[in-house]
Amino acid sequence: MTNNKELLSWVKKWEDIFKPKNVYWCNGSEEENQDILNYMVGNGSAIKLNEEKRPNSYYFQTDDSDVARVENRTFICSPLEEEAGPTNNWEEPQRMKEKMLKVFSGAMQGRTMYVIPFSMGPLKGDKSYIGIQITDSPYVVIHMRIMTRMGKEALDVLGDNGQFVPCIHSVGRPLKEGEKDVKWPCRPIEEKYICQFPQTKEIWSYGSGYGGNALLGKKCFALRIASVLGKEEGWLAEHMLILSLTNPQGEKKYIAAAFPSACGKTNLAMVIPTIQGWKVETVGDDIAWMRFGKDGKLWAINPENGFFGVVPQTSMDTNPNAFLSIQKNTLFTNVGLTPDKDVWWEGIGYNAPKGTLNWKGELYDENSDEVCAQKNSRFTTPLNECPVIDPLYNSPQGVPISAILFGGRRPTTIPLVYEAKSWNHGVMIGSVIGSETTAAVIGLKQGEVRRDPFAMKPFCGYNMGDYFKHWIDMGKKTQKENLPKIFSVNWFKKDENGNFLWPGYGENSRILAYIFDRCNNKDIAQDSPIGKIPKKGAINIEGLDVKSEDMDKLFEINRTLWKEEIANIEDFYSIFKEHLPEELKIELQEIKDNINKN
Ligand code: SAT
Ligand code: MN
Repeated sequence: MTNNKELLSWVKKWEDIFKPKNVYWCNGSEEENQDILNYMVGNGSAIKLNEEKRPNSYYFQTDDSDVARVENRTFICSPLEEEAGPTNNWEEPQRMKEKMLKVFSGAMQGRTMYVIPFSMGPLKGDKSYIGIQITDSPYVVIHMRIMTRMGKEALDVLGDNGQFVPCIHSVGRPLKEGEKDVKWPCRPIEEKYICQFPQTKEIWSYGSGYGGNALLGKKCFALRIASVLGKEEGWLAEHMLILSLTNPQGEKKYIAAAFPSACGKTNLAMVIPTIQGWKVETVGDDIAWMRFGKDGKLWAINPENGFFGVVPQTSMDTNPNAFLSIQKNTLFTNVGLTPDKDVWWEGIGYNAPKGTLNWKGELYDENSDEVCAQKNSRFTTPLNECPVIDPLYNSPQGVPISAILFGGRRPTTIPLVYEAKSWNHGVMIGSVIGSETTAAVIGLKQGEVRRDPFAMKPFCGYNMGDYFKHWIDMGKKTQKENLPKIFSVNWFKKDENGNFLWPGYGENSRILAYIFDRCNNKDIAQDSPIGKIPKKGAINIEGLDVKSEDMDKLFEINRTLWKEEIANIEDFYSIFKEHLPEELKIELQEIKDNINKN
């Protein structure tokens, strides 16, 4: 097992608090995995899917209250509220620990306490970190095995004296002697807690078994805690996909991209280019850890080992590479279940077989308003199931990043693509990304922009204003020519009639190709008041059914709308008070002056 004294005494301490029936150290082996899956099938909390149709795949249903991350129950527990900043929920660490220790006490009675050693990032990589998660959820164990490098090897890397990020998790449902377990043990929403302690780099999670609430290596560690580590140590932990792009001449470049949720991050990470001779491969679809190498370039790793993707609308049409990644060795949560024990969801590309059950286990009626697969239903599958996984996805050094993209859903104002004039200007672009609300979002005026800076609003472990400053400072760590170029992209611009101007999906490769060529400093960009936009004809639209006047609209910079945009950004910036870096004010003022010039 381990001789790491700190780890052993820490596990003992939590055993005394949780009072589990027994303690099990996970080794990550296939045999252990099968044992846990068999146990879950045996107690009715998992269903083995049809071996012919979905080899080695399993199906799970959660409780109604446990279907997504709970942002209002997520806390950054730093000594001062100001350290958590205006975009986070805050609680004083000691107060929170007292509160949680009450509910943690005896919380694992009648259950097994699993100890999960895991590595975020390739094993032994100098950019990787070891975490240890304690949990009473077997569901979490088998998911952590896919999403991280989990088990004995991670423990070996830790060694006798290594440091780890301690992650504590309980679903909060102790079992009395002889009591029958429920299918999905958890607490009601208002009793859930997802807590990060940035100063001591601890994670405490209670009452949820699902996704980012419970797989603590993901958002809690690899983003909230890692963002703090990055600030302290001079690197970046980002909510970004990483892809590689190869041109017809065989030259390859890596791109990282941040988008708020529901903007097609997984689709872009695995996109199939429509333009001849270009190739995209995937390094990751959710998180990037980036630091400058000795060569001065920015190197990125994907700290995860799997995909935890939204299922509905995944098909051979929308995202063939994601669809092919989930044919086998995959765990499905909250999708539909067919009578022959396969899975089904809205947008899979064919009708639900008669007798399909919805995510609640009820008979699915395609004429009713109720969905079959829950909107946030997920697949969990290893990275190496992806047919276009990049050969360097597991490289400890990572991959060199040539460009960083920021995007959102913006029906107006923001052009299809534009390039920052400088690093600081790029930081400004990242700091104000967001999506425009539609009538579907309750309580918000239609057309209002919800800002989600760097797509990190729910994931930054400290004051977002200081995080902006950290990005500014990162730009001073290397020579200008080594900095990645920064771009804004917007696939979602609409015309006066509300129709999308750009076809999106595979056609986005045309924009990637433009970005690729810009990274080689090809003379295809021109200045505009807001940054560099493509020269006329610089985007390859051969074979595409987009009118030239629509191309003009995609790049139109409407001064009235931009004045509104700037006023809106000024409002948004005001929440950061003295934490807003001077550099961003200067960048915004420059755009403002340009827009106000006639
Ligand atoms: O549940 S997760 O946080 O892992 C996924 C998401 O909400 O982005
Ligand atoms: Mn995400």
